[in-house]
Amino acid sequence: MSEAANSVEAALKRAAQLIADAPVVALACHVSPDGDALGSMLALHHALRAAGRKSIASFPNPFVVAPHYRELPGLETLVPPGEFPLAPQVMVTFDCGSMSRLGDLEPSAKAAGELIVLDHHVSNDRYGSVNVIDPDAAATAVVVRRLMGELELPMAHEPAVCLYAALVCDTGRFQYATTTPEVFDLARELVGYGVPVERLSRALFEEHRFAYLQLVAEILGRAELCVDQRFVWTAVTVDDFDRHGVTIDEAEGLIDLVRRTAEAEVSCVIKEEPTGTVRVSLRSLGNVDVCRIAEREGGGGHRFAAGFTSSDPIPEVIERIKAAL
Ligand SMILES: [Mn+2]
Repeated sequence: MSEAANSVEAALKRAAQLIADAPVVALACHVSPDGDALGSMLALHHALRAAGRKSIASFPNPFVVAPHYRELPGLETLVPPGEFPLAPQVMVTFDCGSMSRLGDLEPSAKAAGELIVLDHHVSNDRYGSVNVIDPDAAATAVVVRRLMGELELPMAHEPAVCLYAALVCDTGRFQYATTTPEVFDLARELVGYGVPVERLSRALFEEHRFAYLQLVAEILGRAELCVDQRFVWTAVTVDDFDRHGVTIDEAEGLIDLVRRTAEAEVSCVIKEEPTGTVRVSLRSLGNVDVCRIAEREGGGGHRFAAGFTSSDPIPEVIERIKAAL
């Protein structure tokens, strides 16, 4: 076993020991949680509670789950950040690369007796007291499955559905380079617990309101392709969202449409929040490390997928990205 794998293994054991000994475990994932963040967190939440353990789970404001995650069991058991412990004895974060991505749960993380960080982002800045970060894992869900094993928490239907959703989201439905034999081994195990594969896939990836499709038509219509830089981008403003009656959370999959552009190596979608802050998503085919661009802007991610937020106007953000390319 490599030194890196050994240290992940040691951290995993330490995390399991702390969780096993804690009277209450406080779970949190990153702001605007994606499938891996929500699924990983909910899976451990279900498994702990099924074992009679006290677990409380939340994510930062805005406390809204994107509609395509509605099939994840247990969303109703999440508490708003205002009800999260201010100084948890043991706190666990999921898929969250830095303290600031915890938003208004950051003070709880800073005050936590032990802070266990479960993640697979290579850019994770190791802000925990125990950092279980495996950059070779296709999803945080993979790390959570191993932790459940270490804690001897049995697999069951609900955690299986949550972990499967996390895995299928972070591997792009088993299409990204991260889709290893181990990923299929885990998927095979999870599906054995009655994961509603078809229903989940439709909810996660296929189904959208008609209003959303019309918004997509408009913003794809004005996308810009910079041929020389092999770069494609588009943006959705608050006005676009308002005119079509679509929420920003519904638009998470936009980048997956834009990144289909054959002429582009790097793709980008910018979404404006009601506060005026913009959320920037970057994707690369691999020749450009978009994580480095995101890190320069205070964000993070992986070589192939990264993101950041900014309070600058959209044209300025785009110019900086083009310059970085
Ligand atoms: Mn992830």
